[in-house]
Amino acid sequence: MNKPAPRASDPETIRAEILEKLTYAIGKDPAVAKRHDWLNATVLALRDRIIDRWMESTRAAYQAKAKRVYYLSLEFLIGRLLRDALNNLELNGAFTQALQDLNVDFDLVAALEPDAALGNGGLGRLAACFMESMASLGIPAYGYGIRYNHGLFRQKIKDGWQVELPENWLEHGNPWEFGRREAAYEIGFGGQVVLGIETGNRQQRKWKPAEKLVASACDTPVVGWRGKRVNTLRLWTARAMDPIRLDAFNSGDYAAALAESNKAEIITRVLYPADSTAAGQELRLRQEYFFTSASLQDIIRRHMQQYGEVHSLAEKVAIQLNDTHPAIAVAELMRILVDNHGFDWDEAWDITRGSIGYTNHTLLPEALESWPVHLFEHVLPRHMQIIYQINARLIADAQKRPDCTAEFLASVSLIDEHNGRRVRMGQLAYAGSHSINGVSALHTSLMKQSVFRDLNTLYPGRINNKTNGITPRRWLLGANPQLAALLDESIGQSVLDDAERLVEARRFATDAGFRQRFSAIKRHNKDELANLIAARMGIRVDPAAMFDVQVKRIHEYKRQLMNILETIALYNAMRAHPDKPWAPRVKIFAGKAAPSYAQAKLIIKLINDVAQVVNGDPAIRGLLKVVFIPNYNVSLAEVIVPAADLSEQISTAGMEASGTGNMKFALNGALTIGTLDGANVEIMEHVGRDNIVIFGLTAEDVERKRRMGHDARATIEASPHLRDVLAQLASGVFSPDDAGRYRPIIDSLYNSDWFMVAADFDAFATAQRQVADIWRQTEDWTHKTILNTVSMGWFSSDRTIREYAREIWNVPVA
Ligand code: NBG
Repeated sequence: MNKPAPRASDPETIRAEILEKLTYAIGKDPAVAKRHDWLNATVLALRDRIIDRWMESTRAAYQAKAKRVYYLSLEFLIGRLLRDALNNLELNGAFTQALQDLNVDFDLVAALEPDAALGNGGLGRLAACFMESMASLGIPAYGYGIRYNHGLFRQKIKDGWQVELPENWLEHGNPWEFGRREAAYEIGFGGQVVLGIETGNRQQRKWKPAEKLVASACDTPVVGWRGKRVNTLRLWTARAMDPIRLDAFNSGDYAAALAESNKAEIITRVLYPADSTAAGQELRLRQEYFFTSASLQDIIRRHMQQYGEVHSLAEKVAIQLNDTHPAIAVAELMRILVDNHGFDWDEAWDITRGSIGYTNHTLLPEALESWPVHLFEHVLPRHMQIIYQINARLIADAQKRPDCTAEFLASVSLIDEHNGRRVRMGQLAYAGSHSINGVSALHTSLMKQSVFRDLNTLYPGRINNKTNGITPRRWLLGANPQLAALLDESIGQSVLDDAERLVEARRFATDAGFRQRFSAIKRHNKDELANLIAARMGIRVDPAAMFDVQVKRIHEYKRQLMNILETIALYNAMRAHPDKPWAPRVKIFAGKAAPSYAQAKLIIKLINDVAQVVNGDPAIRGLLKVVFIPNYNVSLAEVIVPAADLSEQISTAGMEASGTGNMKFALNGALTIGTLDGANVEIMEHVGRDNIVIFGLTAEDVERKRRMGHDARATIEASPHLRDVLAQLASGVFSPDDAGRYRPIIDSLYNSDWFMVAADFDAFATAQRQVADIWRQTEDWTHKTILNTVSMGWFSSDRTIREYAREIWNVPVA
């Protein structure tokens, strides 16, 4: 087949292409085109260039009979794509120039692109970084997920409280995607299982669903670095088999006419806004099955088309389950192989286990998904039978062990018998996978000691670690182009080709010229963030002050509460001793709380109440400012991360599986203050103990304290600063309009302190004073932050993906 001739990449050619799209694809005269029209025309012009490579990539994988990787994820937090794709094709300059020649400001146009928030937080963002790295490493890969009409809610802050508004990323259409109405599959729900023909000693079973709907595909290209490869993100949309019931319509019952359509479409309408908690709704289970089934049908269709049989599936296909949301894949693949393709159980099981790998992203008990058996039976009756059959074999294996006890059986079983009968998705994913991985060294070892301890005894050797990473294209080149350029210059090649070569810039940490430029870049980024804060919130912050940042989902285990309580203590100290040499600070917070998570929402209100008091107090002469920036998302992170001086990674040890924000900040030259949790431990190993501020209880300490009973009240009484702060909260110093507002927070600290906020408070405060001491030694601070940046190459998601490729998927990387 002929390759298309490479297109010229000069601004004139590009300008003509954009104009052509504006005229013939958008149908607008340049004289009257609006900014949105320019955005869509620009994306379409760029997309054509991407398509050339996309087709080449797909063809090459087909011809090479390459193994394909399928990444199944309920969430992809991709953010904006335009700048990222331009950077990866090295066309940023040419496009900017082309638009400028058309009198169009690229920045204004790029800012109109919606921030695709098809995810809640780290898990979804990781999936997006992985997609980019797979393309950059030349791995033929597909991401599979859901095309939600409405992504994560928009957050407004009203009188200090979080208000959730619907997000509408598709409002102006989506020029990136290709609807593939032809790639459509039937998805069933409910109904019953009937017995079919008997062959030999086997009786075939067939699922007769009560309801059926259609999953149809929407494809978005994912461009790798230097356009090496373009992969596909395939997101599914649900629709009814029949768009309308004409009989009902004609008899005037319009609601009934559309009822089926509505019921189908609701499945892909909204992203569940719960982070790290199992949403117990039936709709969520339907979403999970819907996208998993569509994806598996698609995988098998593609494999059949190329190889004409399914026996070789595990050789040619690696399916990675991003957390347990797609864990039903284990039963669905068994069903397809046994019921539809007539495989015997054992071969089907080998193929299933040979293809599937499972990544665990959390140990929080409330987030370990399980479904009531009766619900499962109702929605997926055939899958329930298959799960029982898998379980029967698993239990038989367990009973063969001489040391098998009732507790052991209860712990490995796919059915939880403790809280009503429930299907445990983590256990199912474990049983059906050849590889189970955690996302940081600590998390993986805790996984072995907790949820999967007994399964690891029963089926050893499957658990492995793959510490998370971040793509340096988005989080260095995209977010901090000046720093990327400085680093490239220092190591004499692009950091983005091989981030691990960043260490070569280490010798510049003591170079006066380099330091000066490094600091100037940080200052520039801080100016930009200060401008954003002024424009959005009307608050002036001093870019010379330390930008002390905690941005992430609002969750008690992440301990934004500890941070804001310590901020109050600092405020008290500044008022009491105005003449001390205080390091001026801007405390920056951002993040969304799950709409039903009352305590997290109260913490947001507290941060805003504290901001009111502190920012309005002339006695502290602007030495301290507190800001809560609304509507945290990927685009906002791209501005905040490069501007941070201090990165708050202060979770209760043992509870943050990895964290990836921690990596983004350190790479961009922030110092970390953190606990020995998640990937903080490995960040410490890479940047050096002297270049990170570690404090507080370890995971082991936390576990022991919880087991022995932690006397929170005594701890608070023994900490005068904390006690005073809580007394202020209780007396309404920060909530004069409602003195009792913070009762739930105070009570939870005194009565249980599950998240060890009181237990770690003094250690945190001491660590913060240490941070201030380093800050005052400007040269020392700069030195440490440079050492952070140059030591973070290992945390590139290219490294993570290489490890998945080698140790889980068995696919070559370029
Ligand atoms: C999150 C963890 C983070 C981790 C990301 C990506 C879930 C269920 N887990 O610590 O809380 O960095 O996954 O692995 O969202």
